Amino acid sequence: MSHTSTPLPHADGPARAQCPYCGVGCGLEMKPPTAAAAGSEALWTARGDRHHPSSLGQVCVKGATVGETLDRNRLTTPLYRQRTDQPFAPISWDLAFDLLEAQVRRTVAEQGPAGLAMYGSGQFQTEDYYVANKLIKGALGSNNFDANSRLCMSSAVSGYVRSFGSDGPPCCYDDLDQADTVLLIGTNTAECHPVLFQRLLKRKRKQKQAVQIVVVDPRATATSDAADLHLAIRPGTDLALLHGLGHLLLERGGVDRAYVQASTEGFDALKELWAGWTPERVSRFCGIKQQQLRQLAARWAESRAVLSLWSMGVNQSVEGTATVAGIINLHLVSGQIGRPGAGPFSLTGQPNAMGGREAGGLARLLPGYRNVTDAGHRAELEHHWGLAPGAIAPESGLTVWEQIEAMERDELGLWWVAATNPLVSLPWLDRVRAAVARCPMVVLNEAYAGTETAAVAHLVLPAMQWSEKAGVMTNSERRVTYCPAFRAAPGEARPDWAIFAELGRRLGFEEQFRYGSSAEVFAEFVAITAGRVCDLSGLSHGLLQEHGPQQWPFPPGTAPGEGAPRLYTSGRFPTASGRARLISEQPMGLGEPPDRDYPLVLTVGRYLEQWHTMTRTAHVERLMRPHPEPLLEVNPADAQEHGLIDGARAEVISRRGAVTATVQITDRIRQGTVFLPMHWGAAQEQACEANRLMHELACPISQQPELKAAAVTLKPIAAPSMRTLSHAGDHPVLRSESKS
Ligand SMILES: Nc1nc2c(c(=O)[nH]1)N[C@H]1C(S)=C(S)[C@@H](COP(=O)(O)OP(=O)(O)OC[C@H]3O[C@@H](n4cnc5c(=O)[nH]c(N)nc54)[C@H](O)[C@@H]3O)O[C@H]1N2
Ligand SMILES: Nc1nc2c(c(=O)[nH]1)N[C@H]1C(S)=C(S)[C@@H](COP(=O)(O)OP(=O)(O)OC[C@H]3O[C@@H](n4cnc5c(=O)[nH]c(N)nc54)[C@H](O)[C@@H]3O)O[C@H]1N2
Ligand code: SF4
Ligand SMILES: [Mo]
Repeated sequence: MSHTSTPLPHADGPARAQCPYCGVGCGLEMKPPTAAAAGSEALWTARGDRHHPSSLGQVCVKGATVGETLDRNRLTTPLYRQRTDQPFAPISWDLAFDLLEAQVRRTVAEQGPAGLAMYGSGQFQTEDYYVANKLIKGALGSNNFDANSRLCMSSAVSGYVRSFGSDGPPCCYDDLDQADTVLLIGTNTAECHPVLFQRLLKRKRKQKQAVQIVVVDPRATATSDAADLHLAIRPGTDLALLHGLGHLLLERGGVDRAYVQASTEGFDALKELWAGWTPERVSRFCGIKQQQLRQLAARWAESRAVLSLWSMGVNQSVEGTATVAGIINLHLVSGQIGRPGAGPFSLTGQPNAMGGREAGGLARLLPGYRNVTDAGHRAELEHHWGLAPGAIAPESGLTVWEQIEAMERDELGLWWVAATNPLVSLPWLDRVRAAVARCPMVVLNEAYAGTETAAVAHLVLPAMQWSEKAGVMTNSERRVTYCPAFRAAPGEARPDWAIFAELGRRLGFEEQFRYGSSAEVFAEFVAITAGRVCDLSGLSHGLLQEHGPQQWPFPPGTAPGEGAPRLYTSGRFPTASGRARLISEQPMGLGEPPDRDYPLVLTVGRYLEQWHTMTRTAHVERLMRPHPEPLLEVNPADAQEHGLIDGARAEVISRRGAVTATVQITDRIRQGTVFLPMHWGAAQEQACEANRLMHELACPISQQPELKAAAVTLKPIAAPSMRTLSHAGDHPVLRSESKS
């Protein structure tokens, strides 16, 4: 069986695909290497695809350099070891599948299907996601499939479902050209969704008054540098700010009574809640000036079209889902939704986190925005998959943190990780490491060698990545792009979906997993989305190849280019009553507030040039240059209080661990808050494992952990004296340190 569809003939021009980094999902044109000089690397080169409707030829520095990441440091064969203190040895695929199959059978016999768990990724293509879910939730009857979207978009998903009755971002990128106010809350769009931000800036530069930009972030960032108004609130106080804004909208007559009456429910309770959030109270709670809040309210009330964009500063919080509702409430009450330039718009992090949601890629979901706890939804999938009634378990599976806890109790016989690097990206890493060490078999599908998660695995399977396997991805504006296989994969690497399908066949589900290509997988998937909010049933690999990227909903008969740019334009919502729900919840504050012993809030985020755990971006010199090491951002007042010197090393200590980093004293971060980047895991030369410090407390509705805030304290690390330094050459401790 072939694992890829036929590579594009390069004679026809460059290969076109969606960029495999962020959720903007820009179109790239990839050109094959020209005859390389002897000894130099033959690299594919990327440039913006002017035909891609989401990006119109624009790219950022990561997209532009993706060609340099594809060949370096790749895994080429399956690797195995019985115990994690042994070295890996290469093995055949056949033996790898024998080992996997035996462990699945043993686990199911001893512990039942609940002893199996998989942890996947928004960097899967939709076909990978779909086959993984069919295998785990369908064939094996365990709902323990979760993905790194739990750390990322889960609060947005829960927020949309609670307010609108379904997941699905209602806006599109054209709204950036139509809005007259853009609220950027908890998002460093300039660094994390650069091409969207440039689109906004371009408009602003042309006509300064056409659009006002408001940023809510405890730090000054490249994003807030372009803002007309920056509200540097105390971390974790967004919901109070939003309620305070509602309070002022009521006062200023910023309510769209007709919309509220026709299209919402719950206004009376919300009015009462908002009444209590006076500007004085909000100003004290959030640590901002009343005047700033009033300015924002005036702007909102006077705007024809308000667009709110948000990402991790909102979602990664113990009240993430409530804050998402707080944003949506304001749009509903002021009628700022369902028309050009207006609406609440979550910026998706990963290139295909959207496709993951469509394909059922969280522990509570089934494909087509369905739910495992809904008997009707289970029956539809069991029928579609040719499985016996009752094959799918009726209860929600384990979220990734619950999977960690299950390993602590020796309840998992197999933990299968794919396309994510949890030994960098999960909170409380020391606890994660100890839990995973108890699991009898840890399997990892990975494209690159030597990741932090491979260090805790028994079996490592070499995965094909983007450019080597054909499949689709959906970006933040619901646009689906076909990504062809246009390069040969290294060694024996296989697509994730093909690995899952082969195991399915070996376990006796020949019929269910007899796929000849990813196009067949996609056809089977889209059929089950018919009639759902995320209706992709009119799409196929062929249509996407011929007509280019398309937005959903796209039922059969939709003309190419005619997928819906916006949802809910009629003011009707997929709830029982057809009305959207206004949700009234009081702010709770941070899961781990600062106190006397740990007086500062650590927040952890991203740099423009790095992608997550650096497996790809650390190999590109141009990307390493701007930030050769992670920096601890500290406000001058906090630096003085803790005796820190700019450029010297400091220890950051939380209840769970300590790390060291170089200090950058800057008034761009608010007093009481410090910042570290998330990127440098244990495998990096300048390792600074920020997530050793973070806690696991999560939003009770979305189960998304509060990866944006933990209480910490700081300690200077004394610089070695000149005398010590002059003897460093013979000093065993200093010598080993200087190597690391
Ligand atoms: N360059 C780059 N781009 C990326 C990625 C990458 O790794 N590198 N990853 C992609 C992914 S998966 C994601 S999810 C997105 C993330 O995109 P963003 O969410 O924009 O990125 P972060 O830096 O994680 O966090 C955004 C901001 O939240 C602020 N913040 C912290 N606490 C609070 C708070 O309590 N309230 C508010 N209002 N703000 C707060 C931080 O100071 C930070 O500036 O980026 C995507 N794009
Ligand atoms: N404190 C703190 N922690 C965070 C965050 C934060 O803001 N603060 N952000 C969170 C968020 S939003 C996210 S999305 C996560 C991201 O965290 P991770 O998902 O752990 O980060 P990545 O480095 O993107 O991991 C993806 C892995 O998949 C591999 N890979 C790439 N393509 C393929 C493929 O096709 N198949 C397979 N099998 N492997 C492939 C890559 O080499 C890489 O090792 O981190 C989360 N952790
Ligand atoms: S903005 Fe995002 S999708 Fe676009 S080129 Fe940059 S990383 Fe890729
Ligand atoms: Mo993310």
